[in-house]
Amino acid sequence: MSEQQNVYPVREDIAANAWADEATYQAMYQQSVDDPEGFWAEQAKRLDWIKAPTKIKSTSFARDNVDIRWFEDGQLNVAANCLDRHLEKRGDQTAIIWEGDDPSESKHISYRELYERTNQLANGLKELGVGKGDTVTLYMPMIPEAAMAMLACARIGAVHSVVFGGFSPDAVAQRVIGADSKLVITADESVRGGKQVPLKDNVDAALTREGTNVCQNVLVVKRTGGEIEWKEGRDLWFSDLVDKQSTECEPEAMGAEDPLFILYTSGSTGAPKGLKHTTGGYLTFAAMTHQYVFDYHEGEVYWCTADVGWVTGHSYIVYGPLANGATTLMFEGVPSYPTHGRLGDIVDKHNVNILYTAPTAVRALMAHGDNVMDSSKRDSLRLLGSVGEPINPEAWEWFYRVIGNEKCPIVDTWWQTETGGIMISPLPGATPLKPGSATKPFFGVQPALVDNEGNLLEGATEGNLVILDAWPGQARSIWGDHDRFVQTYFSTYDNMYFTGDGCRRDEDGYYWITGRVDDVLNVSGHRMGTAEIESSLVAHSAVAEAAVVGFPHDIKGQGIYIYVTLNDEIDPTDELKKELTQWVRKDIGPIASPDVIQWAPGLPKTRSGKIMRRILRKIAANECDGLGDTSTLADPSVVDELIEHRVNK
Ligand code: 6R9
Repeated sequence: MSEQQNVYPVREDIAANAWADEATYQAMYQQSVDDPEGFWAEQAKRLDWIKAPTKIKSTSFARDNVDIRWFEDGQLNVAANCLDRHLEKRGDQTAIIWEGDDPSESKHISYRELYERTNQLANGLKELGVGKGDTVTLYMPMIPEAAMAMLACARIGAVHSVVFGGFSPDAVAQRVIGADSKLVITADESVRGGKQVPLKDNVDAALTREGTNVCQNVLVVKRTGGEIEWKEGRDLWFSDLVDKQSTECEPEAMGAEDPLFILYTSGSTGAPKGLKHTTGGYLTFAAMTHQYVFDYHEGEVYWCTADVGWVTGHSYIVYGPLANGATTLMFEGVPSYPTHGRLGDIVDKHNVNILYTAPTAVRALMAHGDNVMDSSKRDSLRLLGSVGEPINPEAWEWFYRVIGNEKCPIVDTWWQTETGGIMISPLPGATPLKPGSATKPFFGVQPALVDNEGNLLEGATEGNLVILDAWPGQARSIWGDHDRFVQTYFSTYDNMYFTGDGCRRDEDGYYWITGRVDDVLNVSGHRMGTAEIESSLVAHSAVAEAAVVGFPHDIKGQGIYIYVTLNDEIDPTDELKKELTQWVRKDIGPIASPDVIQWAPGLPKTRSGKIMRRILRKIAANECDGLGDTSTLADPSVVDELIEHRVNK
């Protein structure tokens, strides 16, 4: 192992009781790649099947035939796996601990209550004419009804598409249209950090957009009682529909390859794409990773701070934990409200054992100093997790020392919306930790590094991260556009899934993700395509051209740096910068807020007219000395002009 950096050996107290120690990990990993059929046939038994699968793996990554099927002749119901099968043993155990934005509000929902309420909602959905194969868009706060809505869809075979509550009406409209949703489930308002977000108003605005008339009903949870508009015939109160329903609802028998959900995510080109996840393989993988990576044991309280609008919320707030009969904590608010000690306060209040959060949250707390957590002890914590972006070793060490009291291993989990579940991560009882490294592949995952021509690279090296063979949790397609799926993930390199990430492998075979190698930004762990922000900007009448790049940001990981060329006769004023900022926020959502806007009389382009982003990234990062070869530029002088007027942030 390299000398310069700290290595944290596996803790004996953790290994003694862990699902996998080092030898078990090695043996199971080897079996998972030598005999995937046998390995996953065994793992599928962790689920209750209506009809057990006999065909285990039928997968091809060949670009002319990308076809991924797992357990394809099996039948099951995901909601029944997350609810019904737990009733006998743990009907009275808490399934969801809900912690409100306001620290005085919280509640415990038992498995039985969750089962009954989900069934009532499922029956309500049926009454609205929603059935197997229909899509439902969810635009909801972090409240238990969000989990109930996901599970109710799963129960009747409807496909949910959760849209993050921070997205704009246009983003909601785009996704309602893309998924052809006949129903939207939302709330009057959400509450975060003491502020209301007008979810229902946003849905109303979304549904005025052309093409959204596929949507027939809007189901509204009363969260705040805030004032909203009401469209008779279309809008319904959640409780009016649900309270009167039976608490029993027969779960629909679903094929293992029937869709469970669509989740939109940003890519390097075009509009966000709706990844399609299916039932049997996804749930097997979500449940197994949740058990092993978080070393989850019966009775523990597990908390993932993500939002259900992201894949992390799907797999590790709802499906993985509930499939395992865990107690999962759902937090409505933000870590900084009412004080910066809130995360620790919640840990103490609910005796949280496992805390899974994002590097950006850790860095934001770290900025307030070591005393930021003084209001809590956090003695209940046993394990910490990180996800969403690379965690810098400094933030890792702070997380370990200040939040975890130097006794909790940290699992740095690398994965993607596309992968459905965790792909590269330590296992707490098996893997010595190196701060900043996601370490080793999970069972059945075969990562590799390739150069730009797709040649496999061996040993300690750096390259593009690919995965060589299929795993059960992976997305099967892009909703309605399989060609785009093939094009995006299986065409860059032959017979490999391309992740879009760059990565280094060290002499111990540890993987270190270095960040995206495509035009995707990662701002506070949120994925965003530069193309999406650019197309929003050029739709503004003052803008002739725009180029968006990421730059290193202390807290967010990456910030958004925008170069804008204005139309002739338009004055480059500060007011206009504010207007453009608002424009993007309104168009995409607050998460796409520009950090820097620089007026660019010209952009560096090749003679064929391609914007040289490499140069724009360097200028944004203030690395103007190492611009490399600019001789292919049509007009090299624009670079000097941009450097001269670079905006410091
Ligand atoms: C789960 C999730 C995926 C992208 C991924 C990568 C980055 C996620 C990471 C990480 C380094 C980690 N990423 N986890 N980079 N270390 N532990 O975040 O999904 O929103 O689709 O983002 O996030 O760049 O490609 P998603």
